[in-house]
Amino acid sequence: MKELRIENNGNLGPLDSSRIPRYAGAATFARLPRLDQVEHAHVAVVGVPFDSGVSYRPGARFGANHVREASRLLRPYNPAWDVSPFENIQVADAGDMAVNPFNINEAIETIQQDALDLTANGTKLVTLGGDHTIALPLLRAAAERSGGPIAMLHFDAHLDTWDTYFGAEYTHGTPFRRAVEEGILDTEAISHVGTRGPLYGKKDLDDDHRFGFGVVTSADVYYQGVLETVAKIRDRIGSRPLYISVDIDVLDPAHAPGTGTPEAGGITSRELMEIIRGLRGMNLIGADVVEVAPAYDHADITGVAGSHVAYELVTLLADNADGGGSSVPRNGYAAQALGADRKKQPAGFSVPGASQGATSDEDVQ
Ligand SMILES: [Mn+2]
Repeated sequence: MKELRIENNGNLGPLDSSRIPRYAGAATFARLPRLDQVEHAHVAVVGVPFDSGVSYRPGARFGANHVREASRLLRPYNPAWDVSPFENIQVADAGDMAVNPFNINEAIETIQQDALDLTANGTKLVTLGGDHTIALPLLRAAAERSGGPIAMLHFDAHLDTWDTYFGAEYTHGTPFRRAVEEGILDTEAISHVGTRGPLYGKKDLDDDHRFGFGVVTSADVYYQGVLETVAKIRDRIGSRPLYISVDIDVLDPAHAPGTGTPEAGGITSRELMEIIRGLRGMNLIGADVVEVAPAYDHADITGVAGSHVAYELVTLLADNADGGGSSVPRNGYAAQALGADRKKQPAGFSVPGASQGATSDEDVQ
């Protein structure tokens, strides 16, 4: 069957859904071309079907394809940014990495090498997991490409800075402790967002703090709102090279039931997407969306959330590539998220003392 695709600015876009129904054909992310169908991709969406590092419910090995299936309804224009990401840049689906499910160390090596291979010519990766173990090799590759330690935003219900499980160092609960130990994170600029749920003890938080992580809890997002959350993130990270790792369990189980270690009291998909939109202009170098486990999903709720979060991350990369990142926000939604419209917020919307945020164009890098 002939592939009828949208083409703009020399970029091969999604299948034309006005001529090929959205539900037809094999799924790629957002119905984009495969990597082998384009000359060079500015951004590649790649899957890592691996979940041998999970501590509770397995199944994230099926996450990438579930997100792809749920991404069929993504359309080419993102009005929240006034950006058409697939016109701005070439985005392609790189398929899945072939990782060993029986040997975690080998799997980590494969992911690191594949990520380095895929980024050899300047391609940036948005990776679909897979469990959170895969963030470690992805961070190693991103730091190597960046030439030094990188900033990281980690959206997750959990800290993922535990030491070992059953003596195992490489699991989905330990990647960021390993990353700090390896010196690949810029510990002046790393933060968790959306953290909640019971811990083993207060030592978990003490250790995490010692590693340098800032913590914006799920409750903080609720009490401060998106604007203050964004202001704090921008303040801490600035223009440093930034990697974003999204564990879909950062969302409340109402918004993402299909995941392995659900915790009540999470943020909404709206809040997560608005926070990402608030990062406009920040120096994103790579991202992942992990821990989507379709066996526990209902009506594709989690797959849809994952696909939209990945789309927002691709949009941020596309906006930066277009030079949009260095410009003043072009659109009402984004301007609000950056705090430019804060004065117009009704009284009581922002918490008192919210003064360190980006309140003028000069503050927006
Ligand atoms: Mn996690």
